[in-house]
Amino acid sequence: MSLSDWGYEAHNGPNHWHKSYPIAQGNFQSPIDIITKEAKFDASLKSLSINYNPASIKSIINIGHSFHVISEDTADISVVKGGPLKGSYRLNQFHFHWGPSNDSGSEHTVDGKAYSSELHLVHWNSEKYSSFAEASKNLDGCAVLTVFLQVGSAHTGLQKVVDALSQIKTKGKQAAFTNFDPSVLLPTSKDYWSYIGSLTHPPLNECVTWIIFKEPISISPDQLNQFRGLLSSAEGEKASPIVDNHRPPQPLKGREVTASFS
Ligand code: 3UG
Ligand code: ZN
Repeated sequence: MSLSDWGYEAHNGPNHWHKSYPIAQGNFQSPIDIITKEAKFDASLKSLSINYNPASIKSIINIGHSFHVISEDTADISVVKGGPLKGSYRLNQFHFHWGPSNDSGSEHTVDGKAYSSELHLVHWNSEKYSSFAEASKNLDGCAVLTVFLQVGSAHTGLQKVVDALSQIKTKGKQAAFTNFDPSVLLPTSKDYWSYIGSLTHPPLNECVTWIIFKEPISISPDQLNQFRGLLSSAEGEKASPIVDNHRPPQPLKGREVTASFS
């Protein structure tokens, strides 16, 4: 298997990744199962400061195994700081993970329970590093704000993203996507868990401070099906839908999970 051929199918999925990316078996891999009774309340966890500007959002692109909503990251326009973070982290993109059925699809699980989908808002430490690529080589380089999506009613804020998917059906397609406030995708409660881990797919760098909101947002069965209607194939190739793009939980290996709430 070549370096670029990883995926989520039986022949190239998560159990194969270690052959090209040995860090897949490292000590700080993600996702994990969050065992709520083991999470340690940390009174020193300051409240998170999330400042997103709709003007930073520029485009949406089908990357073959998922789609990314891209944020301009050449200046501190949309940033997160506080909580477990030292310094300011700049938004690079956000994306989702999902699966073939509505009762799995999240990457992280909570006491063994999976959600239907998981949102990752991906940031990098712009106070210490000068690009996402450089930041991702360091344990304090990246911060991913994570929101679980639970199947139920349609989410109004999410629908604007879903409506754009018809323009990026096939791998490599990109479209303008502007004036969107990512904050509409955050839950009401800002209670969260945090731990140190990795990117959840290759290159699997151990660079991420994970911040995982306890409260899920909703997604309708139809909205989820529109995620699954995206194609991993390029225009003109045999259509192949992206039905699964989540990695299962990895060993905790003694790491501590903290909670912002008791
Ligand atoms: C991510 C995540 C990434 C990656 C990844 F940007 F946000 S995740 O949020 N699911 O942990 C990347 F691998 F797993 N990268 C960024 C992909 C290759 C380019 C650099
Ligand atoms: Zn992700």
